[in-house]
Amino acid sequence: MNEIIEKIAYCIEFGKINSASPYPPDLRGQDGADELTKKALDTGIAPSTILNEGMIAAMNKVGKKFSENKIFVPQMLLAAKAMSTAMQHIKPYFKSGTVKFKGKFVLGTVAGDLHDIGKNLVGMMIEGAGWEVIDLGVDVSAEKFMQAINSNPGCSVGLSALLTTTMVNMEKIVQEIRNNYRDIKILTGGAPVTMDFCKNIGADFYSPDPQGAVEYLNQIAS
Ligand code: B1M
Repeated sequence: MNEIIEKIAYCIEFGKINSASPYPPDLRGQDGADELTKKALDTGIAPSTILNEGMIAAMNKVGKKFSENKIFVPQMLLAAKAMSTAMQHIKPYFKSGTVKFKGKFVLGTVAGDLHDIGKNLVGMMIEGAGWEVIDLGVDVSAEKFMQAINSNPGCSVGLSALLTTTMVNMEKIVQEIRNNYRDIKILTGGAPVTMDFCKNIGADFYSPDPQGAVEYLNQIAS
């Protein structure tokens, strides 16, 4: 692999956002994902190569390590920040059509629920896997989900709930989506949710962590 792409991947995996970032200590004072991605583009490396071989490959490793409890929320947040910073240099190529998203993913925490830390992590990891994420935020009603789905044909949907009291709203939202779109893929997650609950309410998939959601989406995109 090209040396600069390897460096970008390393910076993202270990949360080296830019030259000012203090972590990881062995890279202190050196370029981070931000500067290296710009340099890679300036030297003529294709944005899709940087994205797929550097950035997405790194986030894949991060997701796996998190699932295996080898890293925790702070390390994952740093990696996601490095990824999203580097992504700012790649985004114009999505707009011009040089690089393509794998698909659109409409995401939100369900009505009545204000917890968003886990939902945000899931969104960042899915974006890091090459998807366009439309994040509707927290306390999202069925109506708002439907508006976003109608405006983004072909999207998949992610629902997050952290409260046993809001799981019932997750069910209502799934019903509303199913009444209008039978085939849309609906992913569910959040601490009280289980695969049994997911199946009972008519959603397609449950993942306990962001990596499972990424793997499911990649599978349906291929
Ligand atoms: Co709240 N809260 N909270 N809270 N809170 C919990 C969830 C609770 C378990 C605490 C407890 O009692 N032990 C409890 C729920 C009990 C229950 O229903 N079973 C609870 C309660 C009761 C409440 C209030 C009702 C408290 C009150 O006011 N009386 C209230 C409700 C407000 C509301 O939502 N309407 C409330 C409020 C809050 C704060 C606002 C103070 C704050 C949220 C801040 C924020 O999110 N911006 C908060 C917090 C921080 C927590 C705890 C401590 C931490 C949640 C968290 O962020 N975890 C939590 C206790 C706990 O979990 N230890 C608790 C870290 C995060 C990375 O994990 O969100 O699980 P998590 O996400 C994971 C996975 O679940 C998964 O991936 C993530 C990464 O691994 N995942 C998905 C999540 N969504 C996914 C979607 C997917 C796939 C995977 O696909 C679409």
